[in-house]
Amino acid sequence: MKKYNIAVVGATGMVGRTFLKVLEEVQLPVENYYLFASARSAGQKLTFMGKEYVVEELTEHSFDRGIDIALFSAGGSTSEKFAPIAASKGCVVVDNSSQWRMDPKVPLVVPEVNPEDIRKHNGIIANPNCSTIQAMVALRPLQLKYGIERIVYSTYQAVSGAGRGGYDDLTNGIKGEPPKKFPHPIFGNCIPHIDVFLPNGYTKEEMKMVNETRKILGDDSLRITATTVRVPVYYGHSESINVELKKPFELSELVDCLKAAPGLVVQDDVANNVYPMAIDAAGKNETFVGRIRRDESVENGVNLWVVADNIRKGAATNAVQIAQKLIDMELV
Ligand code: 25A
Ligand code: L14
Repeated sequence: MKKYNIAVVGATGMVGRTFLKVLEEVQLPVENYYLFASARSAGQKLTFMGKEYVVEELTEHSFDRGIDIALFSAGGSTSEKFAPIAASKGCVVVDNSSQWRMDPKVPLVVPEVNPEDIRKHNGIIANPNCSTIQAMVALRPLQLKYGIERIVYSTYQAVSGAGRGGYDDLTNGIKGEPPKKFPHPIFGNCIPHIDVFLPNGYTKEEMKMVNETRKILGDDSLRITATTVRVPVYYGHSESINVELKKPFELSELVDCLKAAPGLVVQDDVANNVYPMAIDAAGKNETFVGRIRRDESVENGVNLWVVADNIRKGAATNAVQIAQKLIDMELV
């Protein structure tokens, strides 16, 4: 059986460390792993697969040694510069930043949703935004069965989405210290502001959800609006999703359709207070859906509450699943 060389770029970061955990759990057929970060982490040792690895500084020559797949999570500017270099050396990059997602030559992939798009890659495959990924897992089965007319997203996003700095702002905020990463205290608060504001009054995070949803579901005319909010939760993004379907539905059939969907777990038993929650989704690879109920204010409307670990399914797990598909589909 063929064995692959895999690199992790940004290995010391919040997502990078989770890449390593997920890779330990899934055990891909690997010859060698290479761990890269910026100069400030070079020389740092990370224990991985029961072995000690030394983190190397990422340079233009890092991919000169037959690396087959590189999982990137080191921010947009690092991806902009280094992903094309890696691709030019025959490496397939699975990139977690927003840098390449809307590039028409770059597939934007959630493996349960549009795995076939992987085939169209030109050396770079983009991992969608965390909030988009979990929404796609829940919405694709409804799109296939009923068609989707319009989506209203409202998110409740964990501080870990903003990396180490966001995590520290919550921990230090509990102790009464002022924030460093966020523009306002996050402890005891909800901040309706994720990523930067755009001229249309939306945040970039909100427009990522709109544009990435259209690209992944393959429907440029889909009507979508979003409000994204930071909440004082460490791990796990929660989303209220209001959907207008094209066709009428029986609620029990719609629930069955979600129960049959890959990567999705229905947690919906309100009589026993069962619904998805961030504290339960944290550390899991699946996406969870509950509070499934008819929107009685429109025709063919349904409300969903969708939760997933933003660092796992929202980032590391999804990227490792793409790497797994690349190997299974013999595309690398
Ligand atoms: O805005 P940008 O540029 O797009 O960046 C977004 C940031 O969000 C994270 C990720 O931060 C990214 O840098 N991120 C990306 N996608 C995400 C997602 N889907 C996401 N977060 C959540 N969900 P991160 O801190 O998690 O990881 C950054 C990693 O990238 C390495 N890196 C940075 N520049 C690099 C580079 N690698 C190669 N070449 C470069 N030019 C970075 O390594 C890290 O692995 P590092 O050597 O720079 O340092 C990591 C160490 O430093 C500590 N640390 C991190 N942030 C801070 C910090 N210490 C103090 N203050 C900080 N603000 C960490 O503890 C770690 O040990
Ligand atoms: O585009 O801060 O993947 O919660 C993911 C984390 C954007 C910001 C992305 C956050 C980032 C988001």
